[in-house]
Amino acid sequence: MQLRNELVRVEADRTGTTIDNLKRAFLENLYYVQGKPPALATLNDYYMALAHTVRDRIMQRWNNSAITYTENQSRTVCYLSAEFLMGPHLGNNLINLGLYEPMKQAIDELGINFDELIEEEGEPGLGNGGLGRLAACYLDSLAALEIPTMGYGIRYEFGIFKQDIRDGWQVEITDKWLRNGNPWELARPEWTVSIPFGGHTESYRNSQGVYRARWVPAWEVKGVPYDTPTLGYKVNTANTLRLWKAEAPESFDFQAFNTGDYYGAVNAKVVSENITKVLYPNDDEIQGKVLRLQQQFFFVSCSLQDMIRIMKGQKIPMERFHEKFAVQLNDTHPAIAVAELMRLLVDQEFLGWDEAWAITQNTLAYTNHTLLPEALERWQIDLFRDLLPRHLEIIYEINQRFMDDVRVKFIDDDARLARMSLIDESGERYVRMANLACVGSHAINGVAALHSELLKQTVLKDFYEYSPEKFSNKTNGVTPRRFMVLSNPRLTQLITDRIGSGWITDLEQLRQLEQFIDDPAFCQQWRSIKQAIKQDLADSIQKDYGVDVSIDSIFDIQVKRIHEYKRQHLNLLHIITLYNRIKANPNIDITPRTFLFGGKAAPGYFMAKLMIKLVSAVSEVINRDPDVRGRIKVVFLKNYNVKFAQHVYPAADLSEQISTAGKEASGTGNMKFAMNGALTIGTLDGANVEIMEQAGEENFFLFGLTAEEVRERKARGYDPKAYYNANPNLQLVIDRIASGFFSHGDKTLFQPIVDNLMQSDPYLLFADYQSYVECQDRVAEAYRDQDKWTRMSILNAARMGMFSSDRSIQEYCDDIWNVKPVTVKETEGFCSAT
Ligand code: GPU
Repeated sequence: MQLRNELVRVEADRTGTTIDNLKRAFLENLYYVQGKPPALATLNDYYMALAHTVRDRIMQRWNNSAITYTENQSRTVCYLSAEFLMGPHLGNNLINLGLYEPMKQAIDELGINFDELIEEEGEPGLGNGGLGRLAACYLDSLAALEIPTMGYGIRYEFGIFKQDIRDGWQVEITDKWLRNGNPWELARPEWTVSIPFGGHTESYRNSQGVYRARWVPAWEVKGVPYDTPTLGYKVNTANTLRLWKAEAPESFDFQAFNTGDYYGAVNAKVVSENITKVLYPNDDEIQGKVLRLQQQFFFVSCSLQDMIRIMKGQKIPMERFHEKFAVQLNDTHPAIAVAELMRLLVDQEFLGWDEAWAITQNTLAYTNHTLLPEALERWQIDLFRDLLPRHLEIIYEINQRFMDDVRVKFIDDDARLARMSLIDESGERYVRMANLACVGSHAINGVAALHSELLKQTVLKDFYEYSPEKFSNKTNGVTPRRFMVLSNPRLTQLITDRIGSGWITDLEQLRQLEQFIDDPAFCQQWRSIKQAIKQDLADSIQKDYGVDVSIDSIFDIQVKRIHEYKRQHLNLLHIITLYNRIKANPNIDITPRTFLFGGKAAPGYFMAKLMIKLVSAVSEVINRDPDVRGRIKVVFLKNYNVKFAQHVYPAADLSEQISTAGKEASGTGNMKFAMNGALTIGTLDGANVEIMEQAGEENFFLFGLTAEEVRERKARGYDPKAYYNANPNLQLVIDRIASGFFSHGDKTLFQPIVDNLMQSDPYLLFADYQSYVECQDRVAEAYRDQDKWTRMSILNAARMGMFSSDRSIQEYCDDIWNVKPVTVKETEGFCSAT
């Protein structure tokens, strides 16, 4: 049956955008959706009513996008990612709808504080850091560029933990983000799929008498999709983020009924639902746990089966899978897609191996996000076979054919064969997911120019030599909608007043700001905006931490996951150096600074947690030492997340991007800081290289060894003690930490950090120490000339155009996905506005 066209109308209360429409809609939603009269409404009720008012205004775009893509059988990008770190939706959706200002006016006119409602929203923390946030920025740009897209991932019940700091230590609190309901998602139980696990394989003869393989799984779970719209900026495109929740199949209930084992059946239900219970809180590191492999296979199989359902719904023959879908693998977390797509095409859709393999390779592409060896995913063979016996067979088959090809191309090179094999057989046997991703994809890319080069020279060298045509670079980017327009309205207004609003979707236009760097009025406005934003952050630090920070000090900020390679402790070595100078000479003339840190440590990462404790310990001593006279302050900002990040980037004077060269694949915080006018102190690592290239060397504070020098230094035999012995300032810093000065006399507390640096210093803090401190002295000097600093700040923002995720996504579209925009009309199908 089918609804007649005229029967459905889109009413003004649901779509109208006059101030009056918005006010009425809000009150209606409060009454009918939240079920509250104003007298009983809580702040959350107001937030929910507002969210529904916004959601209603998304629906027509979302439905029209779905209709358009279905009717046109549009080629679609599927971005597969174990993490999507979306951040709060409300403000972002209002920006993309072009309704931020009218909605603010409407709500304020009702006597409710709009900004407070924006602050009321929590965030779906379904990611750890850079990788998950990149996926979110890419969904924003894909929609802005009107590219038909599905984001596919996992609907974790608990996202990244909430971080509290107690006695200077990190404490983890579970993130119950769904507690108050989620107005942005719609469950789509009608598209539930079934996911098999375990068991064994067998062969059988089909009706033509041909032998085929069959997987006889031991258990299964249901995957239920939950959809969230992702809007494009001021276009009608509304794409879908489809996240899968694991549920027990209903057959469990029948089993209980039949056998009387009610407890056993309920327990089985709990076990199934565990699969999407919690996000693994490790960044750039693997754990090798079976539940994690279950999560990966679960969301990949759900997503590929969903694509097959869509193919069938649109009556597209399965041979054309790669024409309908371009599937991007966000790191190796979804790399099991190579084997799963083969299984679905060969075992379920009965395609021949060679045809299925061509489709698989043409469909898939792989982005690598790290060179760190501890982050390269591999699974123990036994664990893998127990969970996915058919996939192991398929991987063996792929590997046999692949090894034959390599053997022909590189004759008599057994070492190379062993390195490239999908199975690591050097000791205990493992499935190598990066190798699987490389072999099964037609395109492989790194995330910054340096990173992509190093990939070809190191971890993926053999694969580069085997198929160089697959490799390319796609430097990361960030969305200027969330990280400028939404989070920095004052700067947005100033820029738009001068150059119009075209820069929001064409960030290179920011270059037009260069013409104003000698305009004193403009520079003064730029500077006073920065000061006003710093004041807001200072107020919130006063309120939350009771620390008084001066907006005339340099806001020197390092926010990112806590990791030894990111070297938050190098930052600390500089802070203690300044402190030692003050103690040696209390009247020394130093440029005042506020050092802000933020970031989470993986709960099992002892050194990272100790680094947080050291920041806290140093801040306690420095902030209350009267000799310091407030000239330096140190604050650890707890529970750093997307929402808080939006307050942090605009307030920064100095962005700390100080990883050991060759370790940070790209970084994306570096871009968010710079486009908001912060200057960067950084190494030649990741995208810093390109940021400096764009900003100009004279507008960037560069220090430290290059990746090449790091490699040489290590090859020669790096000895941190030599640096310690040769540098009295460094000695004093280390000795102060070791003496218990920052730990109430306890010499053991920070010993693991001291010993690690003195004995091995794997991230070369000591080698870079002097260069870093001298560079920081240049920063302090530069800040004293405020006119010059402001010009440098403007030039940084003006030259960050290439770091819009719109540019990154355009490159993916052109070079990897071969996909074109599809315009969604305002009204289509059976919906007509009244
Ligand atoms: N990254 Br692998 C993560 O955040 N988590 C991971 O598990 C892996 C990589 C980051 C890189 O460390 C960072 O340099 C990069 O900018 C980001 O991915 C996005 O590409």
